[in-house]
Amino acid sequence: MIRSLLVFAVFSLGAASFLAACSDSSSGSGAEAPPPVQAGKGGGPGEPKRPSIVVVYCDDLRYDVLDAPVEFPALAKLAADGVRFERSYVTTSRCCPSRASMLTGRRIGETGVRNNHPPAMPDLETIAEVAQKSGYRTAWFGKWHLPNPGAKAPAGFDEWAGYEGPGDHFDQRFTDQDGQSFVAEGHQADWIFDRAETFIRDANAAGQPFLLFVAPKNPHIPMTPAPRHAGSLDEVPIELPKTFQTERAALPRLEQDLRDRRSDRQGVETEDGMKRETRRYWELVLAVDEGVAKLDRVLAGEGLMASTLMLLTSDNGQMLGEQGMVQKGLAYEASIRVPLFGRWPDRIPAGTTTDGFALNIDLFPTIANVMGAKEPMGAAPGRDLVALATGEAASRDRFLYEAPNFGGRASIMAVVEQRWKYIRYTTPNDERLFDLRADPTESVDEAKNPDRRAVLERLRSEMP
Ligand SMILES: [Ca+2]
Repeated sequence: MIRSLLVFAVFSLGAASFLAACSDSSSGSGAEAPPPVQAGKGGGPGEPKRPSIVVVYCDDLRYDVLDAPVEFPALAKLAADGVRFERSYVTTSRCCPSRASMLTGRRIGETGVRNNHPPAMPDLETIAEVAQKSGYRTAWFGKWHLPNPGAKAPAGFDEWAGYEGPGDHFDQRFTDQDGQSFVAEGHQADWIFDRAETFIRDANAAGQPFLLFVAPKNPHIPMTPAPRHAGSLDEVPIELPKTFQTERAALPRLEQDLRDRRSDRQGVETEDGMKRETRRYWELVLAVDEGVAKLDRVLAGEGLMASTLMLLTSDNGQMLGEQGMVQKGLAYEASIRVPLFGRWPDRIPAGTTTDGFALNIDLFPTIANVMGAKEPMGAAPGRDLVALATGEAASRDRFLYEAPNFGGRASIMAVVEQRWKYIRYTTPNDERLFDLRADPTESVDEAKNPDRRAVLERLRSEMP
């Protein structure tokens, strides 16, 4: 029912002609409502009747985390035990705008959160508010990075511990849902995963299903891992991206300016500096891997493994030398593509993979459907990722990436298809066309290739 409404909404958004253009021909007929959520047995304490949801929401974690020069066994297990979305992206790739879109299921034009300094939360219901109305116990622990002056807990959370702004990796001062302020000594990710463990045990003891966001700052800059991890990858060989040496003149003007500004390079000036930064980045992910292993132990110990949908994703990616830059917000794969793994043994077979597009705005309807939310989802444009994973729904043919306020001075938009990516820059105007299938590192601009004229014209026409 909800899914039908969503599909209808996608087609009924007259103002968003791009969405209609994006809808593949099979999405209308192929959008059968997924089977109802399986209710658990029993119902006493320790036996919740409804599935719970845990979202490990990392900060700046790249899509290729499982191809890193170090193994992350808990992350690999999570992906192997459920579904690995091979083509998962964010519709906008800076912290605040992407988080606003994830929480509300709306694109940047609807959230109004266009940069990392928005004046207020969007006037839209978040998935946490939907969850509360659906009888779920809700929590968020970690980096919030949306407007919450004075670190005041946002609406929709029974338990919350976060802070105002981007925060620090060590001895972070948190504020809880009651306004109590405290310092979590040590590496923030450790405290966050510990706090999540307590929440899961408490909710299970109360027999209440829950929606839990675990939001470590890792591996966001500064590249300062926990002491037990710092330097542990010093001997690991690092291969820089093929495009690290891309000529400055080959880049769009906007990106040439970024390359020139030392403040945008995060101190990376040399190959050795880039390799050092890359090692620290992956060291920051080691704490996430340990945290996920801890959550696995807790869920298993509490008897919640099979009935819990556990997702791991990120608010955006992070370029580690691609095009000679250390950036997000740009439209390159390393910036806009994110990991997305989902494990739900009751519904999703282990070893599932899909290359269908999965977007940050899809978490809202996905979680709402898992909860069996009664609230209508209105015009939320996302799609149910469980249905995508199980083959009950088709993928989009394309999606729109938007950074309308990049650095407060430019607009970067991209139409992304399975094979092609067309990027349009304004201020100054420019464009790029990449063949992601033949050129996954985005090394060759096809926009000036006369053989690609038809593709270029078609994708230009898809741009709103
Ligand atoms: Ca981020």
